[in-house]
Amino acid sequence: MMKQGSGLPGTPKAEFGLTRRNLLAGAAGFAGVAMAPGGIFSVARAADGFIEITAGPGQYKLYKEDAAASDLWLYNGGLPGPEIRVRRGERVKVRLINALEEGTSIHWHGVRIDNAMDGVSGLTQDPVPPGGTFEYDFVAPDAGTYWYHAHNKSWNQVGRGLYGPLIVEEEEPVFDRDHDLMLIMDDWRLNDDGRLDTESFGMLMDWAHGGRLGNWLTVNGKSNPSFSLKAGEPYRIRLVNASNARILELDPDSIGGQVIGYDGQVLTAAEQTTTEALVIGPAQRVDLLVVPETGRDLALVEVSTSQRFTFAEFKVSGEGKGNPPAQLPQANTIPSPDLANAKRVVLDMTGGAMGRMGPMRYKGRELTQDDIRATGQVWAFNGIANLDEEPLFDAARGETVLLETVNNTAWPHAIHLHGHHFRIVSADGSLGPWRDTFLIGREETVKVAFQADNPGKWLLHCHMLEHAAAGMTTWIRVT
Ligand SMILES: [Cu+2]
Repeated sequence: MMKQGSGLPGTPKAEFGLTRRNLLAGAAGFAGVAMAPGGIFSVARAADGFIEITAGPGQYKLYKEDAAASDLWLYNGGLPGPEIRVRRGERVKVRLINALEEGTSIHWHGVRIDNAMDGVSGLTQDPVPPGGTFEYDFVAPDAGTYWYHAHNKSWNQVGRGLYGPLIVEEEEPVFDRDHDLMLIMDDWRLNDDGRLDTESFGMLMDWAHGGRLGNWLTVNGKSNPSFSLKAGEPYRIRLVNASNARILELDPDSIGGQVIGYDGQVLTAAEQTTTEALVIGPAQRVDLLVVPETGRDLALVEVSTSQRFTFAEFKVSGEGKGNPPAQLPQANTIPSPDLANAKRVVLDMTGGAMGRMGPMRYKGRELTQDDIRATGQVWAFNGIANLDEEPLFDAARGETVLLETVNNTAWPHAIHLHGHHFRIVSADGSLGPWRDTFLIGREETVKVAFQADNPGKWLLHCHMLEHAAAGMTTWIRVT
């Protein structure tokens, strides 16, 4: 596969740890809650079969137990929101109830979904107003690791906690619930008292640089949780990066195992993880097959900064020899791109701090330098900041699109296409694994190909949520 971003040039190196607590952060750790794998969240259904998810404000402790609680926005009062788990081909029915003081909607990240259910405020639906409800009802066509999150002012709403896990199981799951762990990782900017720094949301400085980077990582909303694993038994560990902007680089030796899937799509053969970091950009997922060894505890360790930062532990108990499953989960069937007959589209990314900023159009007019501070628009796709009346391109249903993204900025980005999965096209023309979000380093060009087989209006944007808000958002139309 393409080296998706290991040591991406331009990756910011914001350190972890609260300023006065750096010494406590790594070594001492926090007791955390010992969690049984799987089944830690339960979700109730209403009489009509809908799962009810209320988005609303809540108090939540992100840091150690005796630290102050943060003002977050949560789904059903939890972090993450309730786990939704269905089988491939089943319907997902969710009633969103908006108890926030601003409009919201839910996007089902990575699901090749009916366009009307994609949940993008301002493109596929109006935001659900405060006090309002919206019913999502769609088929989950592919098994895999997905997540859902707010898609209105995402930089603020996701950044305050509005996200949750969505797991679509195979018809015959290879791993039972005790051996199937969903770990949603998130990067938070905390104040010295351990509370979320809410005052810095929307800072133009973040929007024009690497996005909102934090100083603390949680897993499933917990600081340094500890999981219990049994030696010799195979586990599927589903890793999701819910960070606003942080590209996570995990030490592969500390977690062990092999990659068996990216962005929800399982591979046909497990990939041995190399000594390079396991790089997971914002919104990306990696599924691992881990078979713990006797006497060797495992951990999630972030290595992109100058200090190794351990943020989850796996206590391995019992005796057992490696016993991998006889087979991997059955892969999904996604229509392959036809490169010989592809429509080629170039996406030129410009703007941001230390970058070239040519003329930029926003809402149909040319932006002046003075406008930039007023609108917060500092990035552009092909010279246009944010959603325009017209799509980036039209594709006929079934047509293959070869999207060539040229990063003429000084920053890395994580580009997400809605409604489709694509494959990265290497220089030699070979195709990488299926993905729905790709990383691109500064001055880098990445080509992806997909068959535009899902009709509708689909967002194409940077999943560094500040970048998306600051201009790195466009849309495509499949007719
Ligand atoms: Cu970006």
